[in-house]
Amino acid sequence: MTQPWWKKSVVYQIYPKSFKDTTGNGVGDIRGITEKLDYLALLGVDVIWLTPIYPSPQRDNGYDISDYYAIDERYGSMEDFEKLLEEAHKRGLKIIMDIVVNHTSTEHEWFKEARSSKENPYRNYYIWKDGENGKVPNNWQSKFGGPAWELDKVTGQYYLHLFDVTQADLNWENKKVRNSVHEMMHFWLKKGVDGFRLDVINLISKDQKFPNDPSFPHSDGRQFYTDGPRIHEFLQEMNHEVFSKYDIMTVGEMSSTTIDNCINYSNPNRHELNMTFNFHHLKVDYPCGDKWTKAEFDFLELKSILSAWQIEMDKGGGWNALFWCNHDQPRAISRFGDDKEYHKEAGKMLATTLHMMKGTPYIYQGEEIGMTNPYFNKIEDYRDVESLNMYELKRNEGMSEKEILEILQQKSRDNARTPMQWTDEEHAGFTTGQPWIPVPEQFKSINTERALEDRDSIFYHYQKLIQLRKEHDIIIDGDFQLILKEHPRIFAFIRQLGSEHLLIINNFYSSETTFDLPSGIGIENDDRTILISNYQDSPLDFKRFTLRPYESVVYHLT
Ligand code: TEU
Repeated sequence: MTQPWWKKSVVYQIYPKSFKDTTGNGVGDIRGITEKLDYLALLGVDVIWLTPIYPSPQRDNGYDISDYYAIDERYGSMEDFEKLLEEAHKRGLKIIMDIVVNHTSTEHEWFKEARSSKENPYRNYYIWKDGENGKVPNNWQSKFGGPAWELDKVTGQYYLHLFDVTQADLNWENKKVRNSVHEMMHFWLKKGVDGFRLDVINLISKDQKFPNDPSFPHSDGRQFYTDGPRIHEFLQEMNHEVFSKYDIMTVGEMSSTTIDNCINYSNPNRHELNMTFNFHHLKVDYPCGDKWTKAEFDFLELKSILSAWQIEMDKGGGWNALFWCNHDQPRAISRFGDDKEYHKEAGKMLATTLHMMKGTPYIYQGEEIGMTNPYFNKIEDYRDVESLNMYELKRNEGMSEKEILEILQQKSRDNARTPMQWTDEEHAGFTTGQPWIPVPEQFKSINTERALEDRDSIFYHYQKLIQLRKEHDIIIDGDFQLILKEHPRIFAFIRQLGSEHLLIINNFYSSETTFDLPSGIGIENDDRTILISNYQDSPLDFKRFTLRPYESVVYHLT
């Protein structure tokens, strides 16, 4: 079966602000990325996803775009970007851009025009409503806290912002908005970029009645714009007008979505997107749906969600983007593994689990060396708008400083945003200046220099996983079957392609546990080899054996 290139690829996500600074201003830049392309080529990834590098007031680190056609000066120039593209392509690496079109910054020219008067031609680019009896138009809430509406004094109307007050939602009902977005996408594709990651793309179609959420305060209005009424139509139009004209990849970031919708977004027959990110498996440490609590993760829930998405998406002809982490999530090793005693074992185990599932795997910068949460212990170290808003809100609700800081140590988006740890020199070799966010102490032992010197490092484990994907079609095409569903420590599954099988066994805990192969699978007597593992001497006989802390083994059966 010949599969499109993006099914065989591994994507590496770069958060440019924290990747590599070449100017000494403490902020990563495009030249820094170009400098590190050989490192990425050595790792073996195929595609680089850059989070937004467009001009932006940086209230939300670039997800508040003020110009879709340029590069933020902090990151460099358009020439720097073109050079990066050229150098990446020379090495066989593709680059995808982040497209943020649910909203723009309120500093965008469109918004400045729109806000100037009700008659302005750009007024209808955004969503404006009169207040209800002197109050907000409805009870929808911003994802960063507080109401989703802001009163604009100039015209006396409210505008919608599902995120920060400086991120105004675009009005996708307006054909001119859609045309403007398509035009902008052509601009980047003509430059040679290889595709897009589309930010919160399933939120662009709002219920035009803008009803109050009857479940408020338990719900925030999301049912009226998540996978909204015209979303599939808008994506089909975008595909027809833009994507279908190029050989590119597209991945949609889907907030609070459903499997059925993601099948429709990513089934090739529907001509929408290539694949989707969903976040259900990353809410297993949100008790009762509340992110802002300190909690252990629910392992059985994690397995159940991941396997449901594996099986159902496949049945419906959809395709998953696989990931443990991104710039909005805590570090996976700190969250689902062990960032101290079994650092290496846990980092490798998590990598194997993810890369052996069906879909396109994403590696978030630093994950390949097992970067951990920084455990900041004062609010001054945090930069993220969501974390700072939550701090204010929780303080006002009377929560103690200590408790909030503990929650942030576990949940803040800044956990993944600290600078890339390159060396054990000052500021981890990220900058010669003052980094925009503190570098955690862990850089002394966890850095790329050390990882590259150690043949047994997490880095080389990732390299091998990427290589295996190139050599074994079963990793791409094989069916997925969960086994030992109720086992409280082991995440085990089988991939099958014809008469070939992979048996993947992972211990998610620091204590030993026994693996017992369920009967009736019919692989007991097959010829076997170990494809990859994180201990030197895992047994070849897998019928019953003791797994050591975070032990992870993949058997290839023929
Ligand atoms: O994130 C969308 C999103 O829903 C999140 O994962 C968000 O971080 C979470 O709801 C907060 O609890 C995307 C971007 O990845 C994120 O960085 C942006 O802040 C956001 O969209 C707005 O553009």
